[in-house]
Amino acid sequence: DAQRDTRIDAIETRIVDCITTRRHKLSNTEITHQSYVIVEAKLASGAVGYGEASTLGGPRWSEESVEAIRANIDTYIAPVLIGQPALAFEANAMRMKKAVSRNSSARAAVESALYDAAGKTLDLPAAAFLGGQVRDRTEVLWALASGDAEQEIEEARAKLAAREHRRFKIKLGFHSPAEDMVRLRRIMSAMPDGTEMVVDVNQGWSEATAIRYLPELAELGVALIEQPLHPGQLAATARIAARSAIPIMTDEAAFTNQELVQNATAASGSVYSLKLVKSGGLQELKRAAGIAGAFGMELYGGCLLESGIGAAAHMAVFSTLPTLEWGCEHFGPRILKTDLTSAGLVYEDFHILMPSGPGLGIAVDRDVLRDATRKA
Ligand code: MUC
Ligand code: MG
Repeated sequence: DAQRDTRIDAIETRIVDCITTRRHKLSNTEITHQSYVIVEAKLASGAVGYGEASTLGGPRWSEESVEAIRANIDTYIAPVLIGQPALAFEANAMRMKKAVSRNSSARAAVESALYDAAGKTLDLPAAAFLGGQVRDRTEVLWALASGDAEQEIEEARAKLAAREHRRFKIKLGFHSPAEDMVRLRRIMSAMPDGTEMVVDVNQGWSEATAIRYLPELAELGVALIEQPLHPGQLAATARIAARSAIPIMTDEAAFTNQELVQNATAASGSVYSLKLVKSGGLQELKRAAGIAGAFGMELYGGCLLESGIGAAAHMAVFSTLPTLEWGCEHFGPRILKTDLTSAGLVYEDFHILMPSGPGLGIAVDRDVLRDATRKA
């Protein structure tokens, strides 16, 4: 019947710019606002589903910019999906892959909107299409990334006191390694015993630098080292992983599942950061988790500072994974001055609760969305 008709009538896109609560610095870029492409999928049922493509500093963290993502969805992806049933998830993913190569963030945003819209049409959570929930919450880490140790200590203490976050990620690589070590030591000495710290170098180091600083990172009790070297330096990363007392996490080095297999066979890391921007869709993200797990890698729920829309799409998948050893880092909605959602994503006692309503289980704030939309 018409009310359950999941045929895709329209796929619409917009670019939004959201101001962050503070400057966020990575080894190779820094941001004061986050830019997203927001996708709305409109079905014959009348349901509207949302998806989000997140970027970080233009085409810098990855090769996709919001301008390119929007143009490629409008010009190449939307036309191959109009008229198709949203429920044909696999076939639609195949259509998108045939229409564009890579463009993983663009494909993931569209797929997310289709899961949301199909779920709303059938009154089912998106997770139901991915095997169903096996967890109702996951721990959520906070990233300290102003580069100023005293500010970062104050921020971490506030998160701890409010019982919002008790695990932290520290961005390295924009100062010299020696300066970063002083900063890291200062921050860690100010944290309660046992505070878990992840460091993300975002490709900022050479093998020699990593070798030199691994013992100090181990002595400080760092829990995880994320993407220390350039993604192309697989053998060098594997040599670091072999001599490191701390696990190495693969982030930018593995977007596709083929790249993940190459990393896993090279033994360049023992933890994998799962992100929609890399995998290119919800189903493919779930496959990535299976592949990493089969290679014996542990799983970490990565982010690219998504708003509540993108965070909810990740939760739809994360909630269905048999294992998620490292929890997640979807603090994005909290680093925006105003999130794009008004309900659905609940943070409670160091955790995110997995949304369970229809589709992505969130309510998009239409006023905020309109105000944040970039004028042509
Ligand atoms: C990254 O490389 O992990 C995610 C959290 C954060 O602070 O930066 C991003 C990207
Ligand atoms: Mg990273």
